[in-house]
Amino acid sequence: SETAHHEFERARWRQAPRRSTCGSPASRFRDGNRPPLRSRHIFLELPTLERERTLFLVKPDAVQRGLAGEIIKRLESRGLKLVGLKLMQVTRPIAEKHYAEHKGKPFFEGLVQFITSAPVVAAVLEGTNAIEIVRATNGLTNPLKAAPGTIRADFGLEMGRNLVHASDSPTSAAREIKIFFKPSELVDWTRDSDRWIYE
Ligand code: IDP
Ligand code: MG
Repeated sequence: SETAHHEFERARWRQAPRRSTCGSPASRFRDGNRPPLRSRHIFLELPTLERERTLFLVKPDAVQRGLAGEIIKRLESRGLKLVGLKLMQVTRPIAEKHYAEHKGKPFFEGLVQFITSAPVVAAVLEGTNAIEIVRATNGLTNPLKAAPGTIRADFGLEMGRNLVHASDSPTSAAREIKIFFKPSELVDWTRDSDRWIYE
């Protein structure tokens, strides 16, 4: 039944080990040891990958250029699930908190001016290795160095107008999601296409 299926999916999520545990040598830890046995998935040598949430921003340049839909579409098409989404004006306190790690750098003031200059579209995306996947989809910080096919290469030219933001680690993701979304703004929902995206 539908409920049983949801229960199964939830249990699967809870059981998922904390890191990728494919049977291939590449998935072993750097010291060559196998990851500790943490679930029956490892025993069966099936790949079980980590599902994560990440904060994503369509920055003011992309919103002004009418690219928000196109950009969100790329992430949705990739298989990432939206669990939070809104258009918002970033205030200076939010900007300074979000970019706290860059305080004192020469580009900090320009960055805060830029991110508060027009609305952003903020999203929380969920999926297998979402943090790395979204960073890879964005491309390198400097559009000049970003690989063709990435958002920053396909739509941008300069570092200070690089269209998108994404969390760079699980710690950043947890911190940044809290800055942009109240818990009540995040939606837990079951997506019927999941079984065609996750193995
Ligand atoms: P990221 O967005 O790829 O994580 P970060 O190093 O965290 O890159 O920098 C945050 C943002 O600050 C960048 O996306 C970019 O818009 C801006 N930025 C970073 N370095 C420079 C710079 O040297 N000049 C101008 N803007 C910069
Ligand atoms: Mg960053």
